[in-house]
Amino acid sequence: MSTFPTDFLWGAATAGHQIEGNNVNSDWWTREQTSPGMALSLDACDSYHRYREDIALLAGVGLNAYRFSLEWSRIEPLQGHFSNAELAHYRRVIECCFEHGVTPVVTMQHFTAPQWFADRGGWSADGAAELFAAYVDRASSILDGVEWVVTMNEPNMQAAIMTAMRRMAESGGGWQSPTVDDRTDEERQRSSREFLAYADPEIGRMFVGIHHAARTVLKAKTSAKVGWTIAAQALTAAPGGEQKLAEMRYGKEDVFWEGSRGDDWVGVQAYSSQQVDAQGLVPHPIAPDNTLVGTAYRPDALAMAVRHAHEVTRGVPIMITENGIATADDEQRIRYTAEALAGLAETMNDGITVHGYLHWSLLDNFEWGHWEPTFGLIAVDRETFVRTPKPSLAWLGAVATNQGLS
Ligand code: IFM
Repeated sequence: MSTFPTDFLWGAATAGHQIEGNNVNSDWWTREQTSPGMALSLDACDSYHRYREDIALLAGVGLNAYRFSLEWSRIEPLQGHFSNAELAHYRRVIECCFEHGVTPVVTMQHFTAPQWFADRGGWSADGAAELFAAYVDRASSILDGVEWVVTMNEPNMQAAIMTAMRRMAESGGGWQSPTVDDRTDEERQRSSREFLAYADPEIGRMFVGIHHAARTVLKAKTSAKVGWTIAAQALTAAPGGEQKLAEMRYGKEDVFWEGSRGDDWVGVQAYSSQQVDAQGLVPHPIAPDNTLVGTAYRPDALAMAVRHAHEVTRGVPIMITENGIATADDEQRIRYTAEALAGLAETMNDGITVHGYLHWSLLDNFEWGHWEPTFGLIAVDRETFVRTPKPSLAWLGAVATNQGLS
């Protein structure tokens, strides 16, 4: 039996652009229209209108936490012009959580930015940190009673995307989704050594500065515990790959874990594990239980990631803000999650502080240019928006209710 503390947060996570629909002022909306082969988010899961149903389903099985993001492009559709109506909308989402006894975990920025921000050069343009801090300042007005706030989601993936885009621009190529793309398995295997494997540490340091500026605002304006969430890759060295591993992991991860020192907490997001040899990332071996995004079935990645985060952050308290599997087989999802949680319990038994577990994702949603990878505890009919809970939702609710796994 693995048991968890009585005040442990149990829940699921989503992100605005992946579930809300019609985020027409976001840079991703534009990217979808301009990238050949990319699926469109369009209405997504229509959670912008159906968030009450989503939160009620989560609470109904005994889960007590919901992570969601605010869409900067809705709140500030034009530079310096803030929408009070959108702020009121997100306040209603927060209130809805409270009404259901659900702890909201609010992300200020999850991959998307307003198109005007992208047009002026994005994160690396002069003044980006100040503009983000101004948005965070305005949005903090709706965070009364919110205990957990994330400044940015996976800045390390955003840094890898920026690094990859720079390289592609240099070689005349175009955009590809951060998690999946239209290449064949063989093509993906061949190029996976390069694709989003690297992040320039300078870009990482830039994001650390942006995070700290946003953190300062949030600490001044709210009583929330503030952190950011990092995509952990649970990398290991193949024989001869030790030096390459250290080099790759620094730019892609460790600069961000280091940047969370001094935060109230850090979000660990882990899905799979991968080896690094002297040339770089070793492609995931092809196996029957590989996920719908081509990664290896590695529930042990979560505990590996937690231990690494604990070491590099020097003990910043952790929350699992994402963990899950892209699969059409819900029994595989339950098996994966049970194994991941058993490993997580071991890390906590070893003295690592973990405040909660938020599964990715509550809903099958828009996986950044693709709809096929289904990560959800709840299926969504994209024509009618009818929600159909999968057995894994009730299963995770029972784990929460029992505060552990047998
Ligand atoms: O869907 C994404 C999410 O937006 C960020 N973390 C990884 C998830 C699965 O790929």
